[in-house]
Amino acid sequence: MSDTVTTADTVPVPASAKERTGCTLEQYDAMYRRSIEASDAFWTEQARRLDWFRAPTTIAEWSFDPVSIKWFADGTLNICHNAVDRHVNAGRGDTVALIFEPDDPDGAVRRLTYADLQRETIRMANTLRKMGVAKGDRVTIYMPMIPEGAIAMLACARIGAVHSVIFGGFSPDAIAGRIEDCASDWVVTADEGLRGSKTIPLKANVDAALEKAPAKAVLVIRHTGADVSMKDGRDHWYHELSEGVSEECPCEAMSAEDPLFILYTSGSTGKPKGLLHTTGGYAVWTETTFRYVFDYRPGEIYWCTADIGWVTGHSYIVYGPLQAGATALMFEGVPNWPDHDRFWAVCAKHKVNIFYTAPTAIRALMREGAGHVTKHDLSSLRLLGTVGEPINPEAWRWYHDTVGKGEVPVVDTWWQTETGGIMITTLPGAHPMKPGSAGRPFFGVCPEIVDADGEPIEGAGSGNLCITRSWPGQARTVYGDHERFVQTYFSTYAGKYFTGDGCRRDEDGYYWITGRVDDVINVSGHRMGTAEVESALVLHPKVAEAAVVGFPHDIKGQGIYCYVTLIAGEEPSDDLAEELRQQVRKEIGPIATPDHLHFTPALPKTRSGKIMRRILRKIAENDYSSLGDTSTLADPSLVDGLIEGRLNR
Ligand code: 6R9
Repeated sequence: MSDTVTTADTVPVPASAKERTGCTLEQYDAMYRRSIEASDAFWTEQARRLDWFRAPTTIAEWSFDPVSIKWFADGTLNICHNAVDRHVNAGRGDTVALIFEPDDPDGAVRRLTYADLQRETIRMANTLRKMGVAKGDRVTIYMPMIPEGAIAMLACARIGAVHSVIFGGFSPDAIAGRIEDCASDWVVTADEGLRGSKTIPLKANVDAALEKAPAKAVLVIRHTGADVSMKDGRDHWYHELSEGVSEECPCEAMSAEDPLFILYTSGSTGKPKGLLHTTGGYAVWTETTFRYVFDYRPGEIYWCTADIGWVTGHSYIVYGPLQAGATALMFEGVPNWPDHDRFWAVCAKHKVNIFYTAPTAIRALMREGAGHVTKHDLSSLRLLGTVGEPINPEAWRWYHDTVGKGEVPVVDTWWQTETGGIMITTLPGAHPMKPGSAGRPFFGVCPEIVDADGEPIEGAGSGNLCITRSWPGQARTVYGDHERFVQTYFSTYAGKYFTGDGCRRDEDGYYWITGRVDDVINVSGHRMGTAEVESALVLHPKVAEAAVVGFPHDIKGQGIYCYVTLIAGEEPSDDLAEELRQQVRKEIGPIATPDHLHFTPALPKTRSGKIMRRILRKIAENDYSSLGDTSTLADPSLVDGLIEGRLNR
């Protein structure tokens, strides 16, 4: 990423977006100012688009020191009512809510209207109740990308149960850890998942997880029809248990601060954190950000390629678009099967208007050549979006020029699991774009860049990105460990939320995210703690110590480079390297598979015994000429051997 921005790098708002926009630059400026200066009035107005059983009279009540965050606290509502019933009640029951495009391009497309979604959500909600689920219970959802995944989330919200969705790529051990952490007695899964013609043994993975972390009951959706084992008294087929359940299920009135969901994400320490989001603020935040960032109009087809197991799927497949009454596409498959044109084939087939994906997918598809794109009629596209990691200007250009034909806006949306929804972005009709920059703060967002001493940097400059005011979609705590929430996010710079990202602000007030500054790496847009991978490696009986760092990877953004020392008497071998790779897959999942395993007799440490990660990072980056000061190392001679044995050449 270049350090200087010239106006030549700026891409103006396309004429198409200017004409139709719901928010011009003048409107953005005025609304942004009001969202800060008259915050309560601003958010009261935004919240009015939703149905409240009791309208809130208290709006923002928060402090970052000590940490306590509440929004709309005396209001009551139900997010499932707002995402589903509200539209049916308003006569929009025939509008298509979800379009399902299966993994197999010749498979059956499903279309669920808002009325269908209401019926299906009620059926699932009453089935969960029949199983024993009650308000406040935690329900683990481990599902493929099929409508029933979204329906299970909405059904939990309907009855006030707290969902904890686990990405379908996680291993049994990872599932068990998450079930245990939030003491979840209930699991919703499917027989199998399908991705790029490969099957994923979801039910078998759940069975293995429950050996370690028992649950009371498992609800199994039949998807591929595979033969799976069902444990008597514990496991229930959805199509059987749902027979004869009532067709009525009023939405539970939830307090705005009642928990809605827990979502686990990696931090710089070993154990993933269960971020807790509550109902009212999250509902308002996802509806408002979806509405303004994607500038959605009735009749349009919107497609976000994320998985519902990540926060992007929660906020921008399920809660944002459905609360806005949109038609959202859900895709079960992968971008490169049966061929590298699948995304574009799906866009053409369903006449997608708004397309939202990750830089890693863009880079992978860019490499396959423009032919896969140009052979499809993509004239329906009018807005493109990216999320998950910094996008390099070259990939941005390709996305804008080749996919968008240079005619449609690209929104590069920066946000996190912790923020609940989009925080920094351009708005399509308001802001000129700068390839590689996320853009400007969304309404109510006050970013601050601080230097190493925590001093705010005014105007243009680089440092660490903090947010100084609360916003409605902010996570409220780490489930069961508020102290960890305070320590992780509010103690580095007292009184400020610290994002963990480095950032530069240019002279136009545009933000350029430079990546994580903590021990978190971003592999294909998936957040991973290096400590998690290290813990998985040292579980192997032959491993003495492990240090894991990220390195730049052309497609994945970052790859995983592991340094491993063995216990005395053990010898490195290719077989052992493979065993260690499998060990990490088993503990975490395939997304954490190491790219490089570097056996070394010792790790570089300071005299006080601290691993010098800076040096390990440089060597993994193949940039060992500038290792900096190595004089504090206990054994400086080790470094030559590490350079000699480096694997990323
Ligand atoms: C939504 C999501 C959050 C981390 C975040 C940052 C990186 C996300 C980005 C971006 C640059 C963007 N990130 N969007 N970096 N530009 N547009 O991805 O949540 O999985 O919690 O990851 O991802 O480093 O801190 P999550």
